[in-house]
Amino acid sequence: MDFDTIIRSGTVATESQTQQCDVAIRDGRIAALGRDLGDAREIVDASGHLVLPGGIDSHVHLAQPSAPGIVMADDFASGTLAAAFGGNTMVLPFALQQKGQSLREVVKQYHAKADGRCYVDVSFHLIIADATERVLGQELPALVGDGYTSFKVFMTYEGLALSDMEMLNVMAVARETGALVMVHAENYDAIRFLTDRLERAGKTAPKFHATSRPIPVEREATHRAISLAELVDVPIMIVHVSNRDAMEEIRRAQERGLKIYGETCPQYLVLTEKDLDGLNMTGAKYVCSPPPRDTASQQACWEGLQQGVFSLFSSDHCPFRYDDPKGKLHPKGRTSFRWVPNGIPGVETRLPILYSEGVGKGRVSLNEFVALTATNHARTYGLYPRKGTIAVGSDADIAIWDPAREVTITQTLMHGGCDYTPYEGITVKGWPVSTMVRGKFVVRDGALVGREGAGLYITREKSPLAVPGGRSAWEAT
Ligand code: DUC
Ligand code: ZN
Ligand code: ZN
Repeated sequence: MDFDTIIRSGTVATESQTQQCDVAIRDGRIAALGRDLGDAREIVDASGHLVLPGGIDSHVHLAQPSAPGIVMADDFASGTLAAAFGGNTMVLPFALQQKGQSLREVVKQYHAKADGRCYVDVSFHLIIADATERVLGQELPALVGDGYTSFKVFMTYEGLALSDMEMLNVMAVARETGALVMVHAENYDAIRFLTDRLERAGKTAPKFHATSRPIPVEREATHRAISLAELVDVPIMIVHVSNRDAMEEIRRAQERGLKIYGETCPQYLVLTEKDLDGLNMTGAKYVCSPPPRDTASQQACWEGLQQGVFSLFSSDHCPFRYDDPKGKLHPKGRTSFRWVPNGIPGVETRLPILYSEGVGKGRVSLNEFVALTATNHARTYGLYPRKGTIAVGSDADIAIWDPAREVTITQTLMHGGCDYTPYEGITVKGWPVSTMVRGKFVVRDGALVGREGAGLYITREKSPLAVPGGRSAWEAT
């Protein structure tokens, strides 16, 4: 036998090409592309289907602690299962440092949660919440050397927000070590100020979550993060961008030659602030940060994707159950939006939403879809060309799509641990029917055939996008 598997007669698309061809797989890798490739133990008929690189969702949260009494709806098993059903072959969750914790200890803890539990491949970003001398001087450089080559910093949230000085210090370490910094850009003091005023006025319903974090809060922080990165001369990724002002800040920086990258998410394309204004507490289902905005902001996010300002389309999957005192209906959350757990599920619906709303409606090409959902994630986070493409030598991480299948998204179709989907009732055309990780099906024709633990932890290289572009402000003279 020449190969283990041949996927035959599908339409194969990468970031740069679409062609009718067969894909031959041996030992978990793509071994040949073309026609009449030879024999295989198994022939998979993909006629009438798209054969795409499996999605890489480089922004998901799994088994991450938040406030006391709150439990995230997905652990590594349920979250990666949902990912597989959504056409993904890899996800990048966060290993969250809490104040006082050793980063090395944090990484160990997350490996204990993930190892042997995953259905698709995983790799961790770090979240730096305590930028101590030991973290900056010893732990971070060592962890970057060990393949933890990206970390997120927050400009808001109690216990997470870094001061400008701390941001600068983390950025300087990223520059020295070649890591990529991801930034959550919202102004902490502005949010606290607005939240206090709203609460004093009795405006505590979930919809006021959006009022407490209006566009200037995000615009200012985006501008500041870019300015700090410019001083240090370090590339950064601004994550979950929700509106035109922040998008234009990134565009301007890019036009000035700075290596500033952007990411947006499904919630900013298909949800609006109005979704937070549901009966009773139902608006809590849409509480995420930054909040969904309005249709003009949706249009701006589409433009960001179309014009290359955003190179990544991720889910920011951060699920909390709705009808659950450990989730959105936590007793404290009922007293004010301030305490509603922040985040929404989306790892299973990210790809169908962009495919249907983007490719199906002529907003992005199929090749752009592949880049935005897989290839750019691999390149940005040190996984390319092993992951994120269909090429000889790459891992056989493949999603087979039925481009004609119409599905109305509803919770009963979902496979994760959450009890609702914020995309309930949205009809999409185009659906991933089979997902294969390193040559083995995890989902086949809509049925689970993979097993917990088959997904592996993948150690990453440094990002080629993290190479500094010029000179830092202190070296420039
Ligand atoms: N930021 C995220 O990236 N995810 C969930 C909550 C948040 O603020
Ligand atoms: Zn964030
Ligand atoms: Zn997130």
